[in-house]
Amino acid sequence: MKNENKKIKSGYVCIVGKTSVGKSSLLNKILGEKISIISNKPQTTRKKNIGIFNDFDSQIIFVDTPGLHLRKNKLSDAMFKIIEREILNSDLILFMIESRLDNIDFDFINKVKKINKTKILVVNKIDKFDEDKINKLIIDLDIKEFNSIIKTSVKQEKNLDLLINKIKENLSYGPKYFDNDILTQTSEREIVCELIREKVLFYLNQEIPHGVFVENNLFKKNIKKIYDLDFDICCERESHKKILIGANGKMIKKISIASRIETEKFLNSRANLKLWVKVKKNWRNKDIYVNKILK
Ligand SMILES: Nc1nc2c(ncn2[C@@H]2O[C@H](COP(=O)(O)OP(=O)(O)OP(=O)(O)O)[C@@H](O)[C@H]2O)c(=O)[nH]1
Ligand SMILES: [Mg+2]
Repeated sequence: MKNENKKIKSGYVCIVGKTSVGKSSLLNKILGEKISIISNKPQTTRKKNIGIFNDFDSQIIFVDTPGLHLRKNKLSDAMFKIIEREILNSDLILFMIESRLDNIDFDFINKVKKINKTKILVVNKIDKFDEDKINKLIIDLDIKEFNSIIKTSVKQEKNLDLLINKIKENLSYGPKYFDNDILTQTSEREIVCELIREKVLFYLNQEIPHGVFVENNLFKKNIKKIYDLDFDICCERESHKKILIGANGKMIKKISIASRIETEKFLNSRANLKLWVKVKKNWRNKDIYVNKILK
């Protein structure tokens, strides 16, 4: 029987850190579902993604944010605004790092000094680096800024329980913000757009995947209970369009097959997926596109 009166720990936990440290991987692993896309290329996540964790005595709303990076265009600026807003809206900040620290990390630590919230330092990818290197890294940091330090390997699922317990310890008793069956606020349509962009990130290199956004034209289940899906992959230049399509359409075919497989898994249903490649010149510096993508 449901016990609605049971006291639980609850709150918003913002996951922030440099690009590629493993923020989205952490969110997905904790939830056991792919809410946020992952890649080994920088600036994968562009907007916030919420993942809601429930257990017997807590509800933790994890907020995955875009990675901290050097600002280059209006898209970067808008991503930084998202990070700042989510930090302010959160009850607790998880600051994630890996083996190397640079000015981006130190600037961030300086900024959050003034914010009076619990901060937990998460040192991720311990499967990749030796203990001495990690300990030296921690010594280099201004440790007093953090309430706790947890060393994790998201890949090997190491110390994730420890992290959850530490978060719970630092959250207050509070309301249940969402019903137990709600995992995220991101719509299926948005997640499929992201899954397609993840495949573009996987198959293409250098500037091309970073200059891509995906737009949905059709998202409907037909009478045969198959999803009819139609998306535009928008890139910045004619030359990028050619590479995205590839010789005899080989590249777009690869992207399309991989996207369909992942989409069908996610939707738990068959899907007819159509992809079109379009050019939107210099869109990362145009408010109209940036606002539309990050809305
Ligand atoms: N070896 C190792 N790799 C990891 C671990 N966690 C994440 N990764 C890898 O690190 C890469 C980046 O992971 P993401 O989760 O996309 O990183 P992110 O911090 O969300 O990146 P942005 O969205 O660009 O800010 C991927 O290739 C992951 O598979 C870990 O614990 N160990
Ligand atoms: Mg990410």
